[in-house]
Amino acid sequence: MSVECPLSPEVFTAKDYRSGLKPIWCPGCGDYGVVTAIYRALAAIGRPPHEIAFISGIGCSSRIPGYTTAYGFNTVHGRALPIAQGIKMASPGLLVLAAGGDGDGFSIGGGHVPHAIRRNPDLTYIVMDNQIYGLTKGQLSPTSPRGAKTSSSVYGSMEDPVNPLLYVLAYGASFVAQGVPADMEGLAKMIEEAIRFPGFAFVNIQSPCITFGDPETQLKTQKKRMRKLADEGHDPANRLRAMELAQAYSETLYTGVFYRNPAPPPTYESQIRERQRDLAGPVAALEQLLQSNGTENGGLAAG
Ligand SMILES: Cc1ncc(C[n+]2csc(CCOP(=O)(O)OP(=O)(O)O)c2C)c(N)n1
Ligand code: SF4
Ligand SMILES: [Mg+2]
Repeated sequence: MSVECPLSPEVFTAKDYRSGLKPIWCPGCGDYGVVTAIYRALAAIGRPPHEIAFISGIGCSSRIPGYTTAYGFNTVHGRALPIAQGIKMASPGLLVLAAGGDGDGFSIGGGHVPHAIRRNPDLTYIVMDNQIYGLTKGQLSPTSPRGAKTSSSVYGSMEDPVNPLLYVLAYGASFVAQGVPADMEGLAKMIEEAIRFPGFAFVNIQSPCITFGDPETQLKTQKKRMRKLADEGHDPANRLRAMELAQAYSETLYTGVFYRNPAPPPTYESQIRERQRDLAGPVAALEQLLQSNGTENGGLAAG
């Protein structure tokens, strides 16, 4: 349901989604580019800010809702998705965005991702994947590469990273994309497409941490390293090929849409509404029966 707001302009520009709060991210953090891409995507979609709910976990990246004019909820570490799903179920007319870091999404919150995917609520989940725990000052994250030397792995990580792209594809996500802030135009379009997709949409953004991240992953190298899936002739309807390409997560920086389900399954909230409609008849009949029972017998029989 869309609510008309007399104060809202008819056409929104990117600045209508920017709040007065000044980001406290380190100068050069990739998350500045992410929030700018989100402003642009939201302006292209044109929903008034009061119809948008932006939910995050905890981390540098999870500060992002506060920098927008949408309703925001900076929740608990790893819990953006359960709360975003609850909001979408209660208010299906809202545009719901969930966002957070690689640690938030794939360590502490990792158990929520498969269940959000299989329920398929119509929301967009944006992960700012910097391969590090930024807020807590540079520990290993689930996506840190093997060998990464961090404050919690001084001799180098002995673990293989989680592959977020393959992870969500394996659980059946219907929209899976990866972008970089260095390609602002591509990133804004990708986020817009994810929001417009009818169902759970996942966007992994390689958003570098300039303070604790690997120098090789920084913004200045992204333009050189990125390879657009569209230029590789990838057909986003081909899920198996998407999974093959996703395997290159740690080596090749593919950007664009890996997978877009050509026949998206029903959303969770649409199924709830359908169930409610189906049950409306029997529930009304039951209420009527209970009422007539009450009048005929002078009240419900005890026991
Ligand atoms: C339950 C709980 N465990 C641990 C923390 C500490 N903590 C806060 S943010 C964070 C990791 C942040 O990393 P990431 O999600 O990748 O976000 P980034 O800061 O890199 O954007 C951790 C471990 C916490 N706040 N709550
Ligand atoms: S610590 Fe890293 S992720 Fe956090 S604001 Fe600074 S550059 Fe960004
Ligand atoms: Mg991180």
